[in-house]
Amino acid sequence: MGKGALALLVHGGTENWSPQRWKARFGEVCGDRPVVLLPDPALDPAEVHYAAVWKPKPGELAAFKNLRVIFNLGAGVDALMADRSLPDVPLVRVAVDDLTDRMTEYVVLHVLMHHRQEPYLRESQRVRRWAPKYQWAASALTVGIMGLGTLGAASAHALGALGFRVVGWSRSEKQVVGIRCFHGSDGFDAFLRETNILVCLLPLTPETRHILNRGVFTKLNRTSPLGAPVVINAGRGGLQNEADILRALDDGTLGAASLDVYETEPLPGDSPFWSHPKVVLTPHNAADTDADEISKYVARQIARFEAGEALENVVDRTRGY
Ligand code: NDP
Ligand code: OXD
Repeated sequence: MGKGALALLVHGGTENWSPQRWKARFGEVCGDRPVVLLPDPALDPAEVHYAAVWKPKPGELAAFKNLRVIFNLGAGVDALMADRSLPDVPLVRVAVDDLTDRMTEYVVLHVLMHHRQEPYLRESQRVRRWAPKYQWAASALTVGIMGLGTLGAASAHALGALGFRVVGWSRSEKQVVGIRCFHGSDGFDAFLRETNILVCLLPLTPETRHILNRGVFTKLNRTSPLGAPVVINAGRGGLQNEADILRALDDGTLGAASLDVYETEPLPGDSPFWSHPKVVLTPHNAADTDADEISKYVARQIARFEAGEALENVVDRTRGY
């Protein structure tokens, strides 16, 4: 082989993650670079310089001794961070407008759904009940965004533009126009005390695992017209303590939850979330990864790398995101 190969390793299980589809897209943007779908018994691992992966199993990349860069085909790298044998080369995550816009759509949709009392209205329609409830202004509610990175910051801006009061929480100190920013464990309680609708867009790391728990829910602000606060999680399932969410919904600590991610995916058929009247459930597709956009993004990054320029969106392995 001339140019080092790009190896594709995709375990998605859904139509969007069809390995053949990704191979075709990468084939279109990689020029004369060979694109190989793994596993491929005929492949000499030494020929692979780049790996583009989604949910590889621990150890699956260890054999590629000449690897130069690993590209994660999504924004969240928690599955890769769990692999102790991951080759020690730069790990690049996805940060592209296409994915960011999709997540912003999800967050705006679900914040508005709760703000505009859609579950109540849909139930009213179902039982033919004409019983309007007052629709208050967006400015009556504070949305608190956990994670002010690529996705959180974009959602915060979109919600601010709709008139919501927006507060944000991150690990390091931030200044974002129009958003009251809190950071670190010292700023967490003050952030929660302001928040009526909590949106979680954190990465899953040892520090953030089960951060959505009962202790946090009890600190949320209950003084808005919404009454009981709402939680929206589109980060990762491991961020939420699912038993705590169910208990908080049942005893009124939380008024509702929108969940896109779960500790076990696909969500088991016997999960109480499926039929819970206060849960709005989606199957981890808040922001789908688009094969066209992402293959072009990876090809651009390889071109930068080979031209001696810095790679973008490299994961800090010590922080875990
Ligand atoms: P970024 O890395 O850009 O941002 C992460 C944010 O979280 C940063 O603001 C960071 O703080 C903050 N953060 C991390 N750890 C902590 C902590 N311990 N305490 C407080 N704040 C913390 O990630 P993205 O915005 O691109 O993506 C976020 C997550 O969204 C992904 O990791 C993934 O899990 C999830 N995701 C879900 C999708 C879906 O379809 N459901 C699709 C795409 C992504 P700081 O700025 O100080 O570093
Ligand atoms: C991602 C995801 O991290 O799809 O991109 O969850």
